[in-house]
Amino acid sequence: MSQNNQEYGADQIQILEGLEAVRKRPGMYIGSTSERGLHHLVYEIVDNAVDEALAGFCKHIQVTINPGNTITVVDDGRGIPTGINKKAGIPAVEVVFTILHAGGKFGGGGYKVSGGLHGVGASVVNALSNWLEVEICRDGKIYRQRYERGKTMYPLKEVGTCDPEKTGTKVTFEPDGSIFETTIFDFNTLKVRLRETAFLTKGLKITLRDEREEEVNEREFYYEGGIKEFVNYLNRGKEPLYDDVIYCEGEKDGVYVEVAFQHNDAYNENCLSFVNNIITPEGGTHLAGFRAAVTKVFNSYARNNKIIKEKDDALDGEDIREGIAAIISIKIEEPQFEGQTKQKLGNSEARGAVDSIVTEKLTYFLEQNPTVAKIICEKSLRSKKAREAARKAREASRKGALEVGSLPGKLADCSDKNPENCEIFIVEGDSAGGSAKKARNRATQAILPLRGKILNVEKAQINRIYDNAEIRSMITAFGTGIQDDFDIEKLRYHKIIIMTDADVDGAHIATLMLTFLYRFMPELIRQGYVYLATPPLYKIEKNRKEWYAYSDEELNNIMLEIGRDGNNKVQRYKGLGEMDAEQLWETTMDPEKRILKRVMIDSEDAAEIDATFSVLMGDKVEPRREFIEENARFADLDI
Ligand code: TTJ
Repeated sequence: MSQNNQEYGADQIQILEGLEAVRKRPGMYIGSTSERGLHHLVYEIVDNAVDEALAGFCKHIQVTINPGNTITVVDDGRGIPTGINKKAGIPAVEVVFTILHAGGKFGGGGYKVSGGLHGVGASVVNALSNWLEVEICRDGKIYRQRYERGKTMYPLKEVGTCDPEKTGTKVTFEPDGSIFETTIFDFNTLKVRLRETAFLTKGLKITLRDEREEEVNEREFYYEGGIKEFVNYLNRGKEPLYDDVIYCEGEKDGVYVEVAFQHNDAYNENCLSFVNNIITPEGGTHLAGFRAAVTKVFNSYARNNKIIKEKDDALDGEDIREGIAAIISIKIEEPQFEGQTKQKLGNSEARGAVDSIVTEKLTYFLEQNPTVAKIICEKSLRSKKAREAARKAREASRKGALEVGSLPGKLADCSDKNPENCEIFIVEGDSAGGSAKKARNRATQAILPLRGKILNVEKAQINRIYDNAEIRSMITAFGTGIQDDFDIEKLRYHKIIIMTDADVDGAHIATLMLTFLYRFMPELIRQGYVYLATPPLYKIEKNRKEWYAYSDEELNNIMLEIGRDGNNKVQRYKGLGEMDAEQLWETTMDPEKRILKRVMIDSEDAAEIDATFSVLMGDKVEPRREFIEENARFADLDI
């Protein structure tokens, strides 16, 4: 990353186009006008302050959600320049907020490195806000300006004095409700992202305050160890295999590289890569460089130290990365994003830079830490053996149970063969499976009953997974195969519906199934084929009429409507088995009436999703309790 040796002056900012375009096509600039787009506004403003931290001038950023869902971001940086920008003839700060694409990064030679999907500039936030106010402390003075829907309300004015030692920028804005689908901020969403930003910027303190309720909610994020602490955080529900977090840092060809990793006792790979603090869910050249270096360095170490013999095959990258948690973070002047969703880094110099820095630092680390080196090599060898056993098992069963054509005996398949019309209910327990079979529409609805709890894949090595009957029957019924063999074209049902009891056990079983799907067929979830059925919690009867309630709130509403008196009878459904076939159809299976919840993975939540499963499914009680307390969206799982 190049820091500014040059004077960063007011005229270094180039002027491109007007803000009307942003209001006309907001999606082009912030991705969408959904809840996600709304939150991007905050990230955009915060990222400007983070740039000031990266330049070495800002230590603390405060984000406040104010009553009325306005946002205030305050930093203790140098303050946005207030001098007149020569080209524009207006103060630099006004350029920042009113001219599209203004910001050092387009001028070249500036300090700014942020970029990517939403490195679009503060002017976009301004354009999409009812109003925005900026206040700057510089040279002992306080300056202020206000904009409404992007338009300047008055020339930048001095509004007071401040301690000349004190500098900083404060921005407050109110998103435009005529543009966004919602203007209500979610504390948890901001918390996750700001924690991530703090991990990626060591030594920067970020506080998030929610002042919307009487009782103020505040969280502070500060990580002296930066991405090393991020790796500890990723491994929080697991047992690390050694104490050190391995860390490599360096700069090459204009690419600043930071990598940290540690292995844990689980079996999946969890590598998160970032470019200029923005997550790259599909990886790219930086991730490829990391993987190449790790494979190469461990193989040379293992050979040089006779851990693998001359005649033995090399270790596969996959085996070395079994159970790894890694953060790859690079900073680069002009990131190029590729792929359909622009979530993959394309810069070829990043591959070489990460490869050479990791190769050099990791080689040195392994030489200095033979005990750790040995633990990792031995873990890789075990993984290699398990993988070979699994491959054999898979090949043996290719012609057998894992093949479509020999569908599982318990599956009651549907008659329609067009996957687009078909759905499969994965049902907990044989008795509920029986009712579901009676209730279903035979043409389009297939039923697969599963007995009891399925294997927790989070704690099982791959070859055991192939031995599990419940898992095998799901794999064959879906038709897609798993992992390397996975082929979405072979999917036999376009809706996979998990139907479990509406109680603690049911939630646990649903989570086990989702864990399996996420680890072995993540594309099914990513492409939106996986759903949760929602059976009712209550049945209410009065004067021979019936109502079903799917939540306590709904129960209350129904009771208010029909009146609380001795004539109504409320039944709490404990399980699917308590409903007869007709009721099950009416409440949970009939496409006309049922409620299905689609299971989704937000690609920006990548840092959380792995932990979600490992924390929920792992052995450690404390992280699980914390997780459930913190995450309202999973609170109803009540595990
Ligand atoms: C630019 O170079 C001279 C000194 O100030 C640099 C600068 O612009 N710093 C800066 C910008 N600090 N903080 C910001 C900033 C903070 C917020 C909250 C919002 C925006 C758009 C910028």
